[in-house]
Amino acid sequence: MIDQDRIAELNQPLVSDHDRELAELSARVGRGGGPDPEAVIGALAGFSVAAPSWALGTGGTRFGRFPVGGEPRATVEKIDDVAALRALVGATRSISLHVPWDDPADPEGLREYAAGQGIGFDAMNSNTFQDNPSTTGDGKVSYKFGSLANADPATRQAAVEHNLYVIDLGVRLGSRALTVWLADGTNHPGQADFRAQFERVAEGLRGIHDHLPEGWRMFTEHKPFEPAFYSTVNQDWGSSLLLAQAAGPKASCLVDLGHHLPNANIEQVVSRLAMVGRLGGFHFNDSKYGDDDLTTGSITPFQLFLIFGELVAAGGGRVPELAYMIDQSHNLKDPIEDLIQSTEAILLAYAQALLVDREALRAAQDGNDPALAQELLQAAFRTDVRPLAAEARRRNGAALAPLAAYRAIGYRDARIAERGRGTVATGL
Ligand SMILES: [Mn+2]
Repeated sequence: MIDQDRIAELNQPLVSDHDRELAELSARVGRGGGPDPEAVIGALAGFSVAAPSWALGTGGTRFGRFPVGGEPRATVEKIDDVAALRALVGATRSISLHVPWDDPADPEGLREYAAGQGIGFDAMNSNTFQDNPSTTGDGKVSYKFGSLANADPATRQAAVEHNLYVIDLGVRLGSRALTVWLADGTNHPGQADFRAQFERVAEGLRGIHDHLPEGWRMFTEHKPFEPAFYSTVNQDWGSSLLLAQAAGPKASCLVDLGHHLPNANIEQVVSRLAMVGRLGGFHFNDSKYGDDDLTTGSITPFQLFLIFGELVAAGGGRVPELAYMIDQSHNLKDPIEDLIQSTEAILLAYAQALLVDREALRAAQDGNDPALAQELLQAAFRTDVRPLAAEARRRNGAALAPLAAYRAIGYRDARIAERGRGTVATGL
């Protein structure tokens, strides 16, 4: 555990510079009818993004994996890491489990343990992209040729049952949502019938939807390729919307920023889904080529800013209550350092989106004035809003400079000493 006294001690030498920078920025932001800086700080301080349980360990590629050392050996240790992350950044107040990588024997005990650390359970993720002992252990069914889209009814049934199991587990943990990302698709033209696959998935999702308790939501997550390399059943936002509509009223679409073909206009996708009331959640990451799962905001920060602009517009001045999660693979960086940087990038994009003068932007749009529209966006995007994010962290009892604090505390070395150098967390 990282205690708040230690954080305060590390903040102390930074406070006077921070206060000065914040005062300067606040004066500039609030000038000429700009947003109330206090409201921006309040919005940032209230924002929470979930950390995924599988991203507390080092990610691998099919060419290899290089563990960072001290990786969590069990779900409780993943919760410890998210609690440490929360202590540093303030904004990661929940964890998102991926079953069966996480399949706690005592869900109530785990829930209590997490609550004691200030961590709740975000959306549950049902894994049917690998064979796993809980559903396919008898060897009679396999997800090799798909799960919900499989031509074999017994395999489809096993996949539905796994999702029901994950919902029931989520209920015991206090989660309120299920995310369904399917690897279903084909690698070879002619391998399967597009329409038959889609209809089977729609039917399976309906069955899963019918099992959702009151107050629960379900998310369909699209992705154009990988591991299926010719076609995927839920390949884009249009298919995702059709599947959510087919599943039922509790279903909506989850947008993973890496799950688009290059140059896709993701902010427009966000606008469309919000418009029809079927925008459910986000998986944050960044990419250069495909589903690279790189640090959020590290490659295309302007796109992230524009996406947050659409969210703020959809939420009427604040981002709407969706399921926000970081979904990244940390191949080179210490996973916690990568999550610190991603959380920071998310807060910065949110702050910049709140700085946009939306009324003036609307007027520029209605007046066919693209140059002025650009000026308004750039005025917000070019503003260094880091003091606002830092202040939001401080008000949550977190660190003004979280990466430096993490290193000063020596968290990784302590985990290596405790857990061992060669531990490998469950995940891909
Ligand atoms: Mn994802």
